[in-house]
Amino acid sequence: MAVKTILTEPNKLLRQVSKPVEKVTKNEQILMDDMLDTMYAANGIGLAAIQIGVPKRIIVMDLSKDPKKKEPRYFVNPVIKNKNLEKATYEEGCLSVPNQFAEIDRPKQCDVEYLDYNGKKQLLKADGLLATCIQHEMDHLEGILFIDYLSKLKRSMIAKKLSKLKSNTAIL
Ligand code: GNR
Ligand code: NI
Repeated sequence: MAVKTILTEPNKLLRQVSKPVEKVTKNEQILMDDMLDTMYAANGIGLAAIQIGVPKRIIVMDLSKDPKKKEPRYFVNPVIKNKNLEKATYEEGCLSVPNQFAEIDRPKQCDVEYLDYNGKKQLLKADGLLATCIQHEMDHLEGILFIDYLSKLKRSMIAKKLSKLKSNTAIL
């Protein structure tokens, strides 16, 4: 059980491409436990390992609406198999881009192949928020943030706000 610090933009680590996990061992399970603790503490619905500074292809997620009913999901080395051509729009936020939100279009449905908490191969058919969230998280594994899909103008406005936010916290 450990809540870690979530990295925020601008930070070079967030732009790194994460490395595949060779084998799901106790180490990876401890990392997944810490990621989940960190995600719950920040009231997020998903978290990629790189957001706490670990460049491994690991994602945790919990889309349960009831905070008392935990439904943790773990994805190691996820690969998207089938992307729907149809798009869905969601207002996205990111724990690494604090207090900024924007509508993003992504494939409405996708199939994801991955290893679970025990290293067992799984296939998931995702749609709705699950599909959006898994694609948002898998972008983190490639060093991509949702703000990268916005126009240059919107992105620079957000970048400005974020650096202001950072300089303010530095004073506190
Ligand atoms: O907590 C989160 N909410 C969210 C809302 C819409 C689309 C994606 C997300 S993921 C985000 C947590 C996060 O930053 N994960 O990387
Ligand atoms: Ni994010």
